[in-house]
Amino acid sequence: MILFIIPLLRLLWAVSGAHTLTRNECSIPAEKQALVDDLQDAMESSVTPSSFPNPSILIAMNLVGAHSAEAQKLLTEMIASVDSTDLTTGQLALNIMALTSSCQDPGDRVLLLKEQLQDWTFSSPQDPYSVFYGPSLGLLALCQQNQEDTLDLAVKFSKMLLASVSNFNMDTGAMATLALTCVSSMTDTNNDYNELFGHALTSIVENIGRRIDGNGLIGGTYSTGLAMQALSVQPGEKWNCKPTMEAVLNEIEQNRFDNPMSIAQLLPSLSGKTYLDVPQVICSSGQEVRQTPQSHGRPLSTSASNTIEVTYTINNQLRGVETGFNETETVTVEKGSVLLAVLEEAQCRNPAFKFESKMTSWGLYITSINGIEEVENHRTYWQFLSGQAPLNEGVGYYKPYNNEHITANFTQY
Ligand code: B12
Repeated sequence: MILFIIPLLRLLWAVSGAHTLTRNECSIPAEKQALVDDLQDAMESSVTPSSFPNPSILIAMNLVGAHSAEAQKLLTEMIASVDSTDLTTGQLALNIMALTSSCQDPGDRVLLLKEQLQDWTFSSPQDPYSVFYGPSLGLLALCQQNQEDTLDLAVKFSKMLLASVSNFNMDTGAMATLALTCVSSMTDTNNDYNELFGHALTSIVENIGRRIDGNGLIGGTYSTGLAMQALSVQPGEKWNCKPTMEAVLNEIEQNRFDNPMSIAQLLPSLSGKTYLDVPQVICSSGQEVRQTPQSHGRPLSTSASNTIEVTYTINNQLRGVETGFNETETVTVEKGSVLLAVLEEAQCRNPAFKFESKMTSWGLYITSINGIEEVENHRTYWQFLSGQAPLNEGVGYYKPYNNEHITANFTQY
């Protein structure tokens, strides 16, 4: 009986549109609204003709209502002109959702995505849980396009997810929850499909629930936005969103959301929206334009003594990966500099510290140091740590403090 009732509740919940957080349940206190408006302005002002065409920003803007019609138009045009052929499943899915949220036809991209998902398989249950992040986005986008093969793909996806024995990854679990909630609403309640989806959902939501910290954050600062979306679409979920909202507002006040992508993943939850609302966005022309402030540039240092020292170690002890090394440099950079300045300074002083990077939706991602390059198929990458603790931001945003010891460690995920 219970196996029947849970899917029924989920279906009614999903089709009723009741998944949006109602404002009285979890609303932004009036005195904090300006904080959130400023955050949105900062995200929108990052959109320029030369910036990375970030579909997550467009989705967030459209879900909550853009402040700048100009930024919205520019980003829609930029996303529409991205060449789809080289995109990963996750990127393709985000582009489809972004165009849909701008009331644009995603065209051939949908077929391309379906083909990619049909070909997708995970090689072993030991694969990291994050391998499901992109396919979750893919499933969500296909479900929103009402593609007929979506259910078969969702069955394959759910079985693989349930077979996975890797450590749970919060962001991936949240995205998978959104995808499975969407596909659950595509079928009748009392069939084998819904039993399977319900089983997968229950296990993920339990994992998310275990990550709610005493302070209200869920899986850390940068996972909370997606986790809020996931929990808010679960009928009967006992999560109390008020402490989470307060914790997030506190993090915003501490300037933890300076990366436009981090804002894009948080903003929908702050406005009671989720990615499940993408197909329901109503596009109106002539949206109200709010005056956007100039981008918050970092203050320039005025005095030469206003500097910090950072010790930087690069370490490769991975067996089977060419030459091992462990080198350390102590460099001086301006106070308030981001970690990238440390990498650049070290590279100037010592050729062993030579590095390469690529631009992504989260900013600069380090692909190679001292000639050792990450290999996606081997699941190798350059991880950054402060002492023993992994950094929770990348080199373009993390600001080291005086005498900090940063390590770049070549490792596997
Ligand atoms: C999978 C994943 C990884 C994989 C990426 C490789 C792969 N092929 O899958 C690995 C494990 C290597 C990884 C590494 C890191 N990650 Co990571 N990662 C993710 C995750 C779970 C999904 C990303 C994804 O697939 N997106 C979907 C596709 C469609 O979007 P995409 O933009 O094309 O995705 C690419 C980029 O996101 C890039 N990427 C992944 N992580 C990071 C982190 C930074 C700072 C940058 C610039 C790029 C980047 O790799 C993706 C695949 O190519 C996100 C969660 C999230 N909420 O986004 C965290 C996330 C983006 N990662 C994060 C962090 C902090 C890191 C590290 C800095 C951790 C560390 N201490 O070293 C490193 C990057 C270091 C470097 N070399 O520059 C944070 C970023 C938070 C922030 N405010 O900056 C997130 C949000 C996790 C979290 N909730 O805290 N990550």
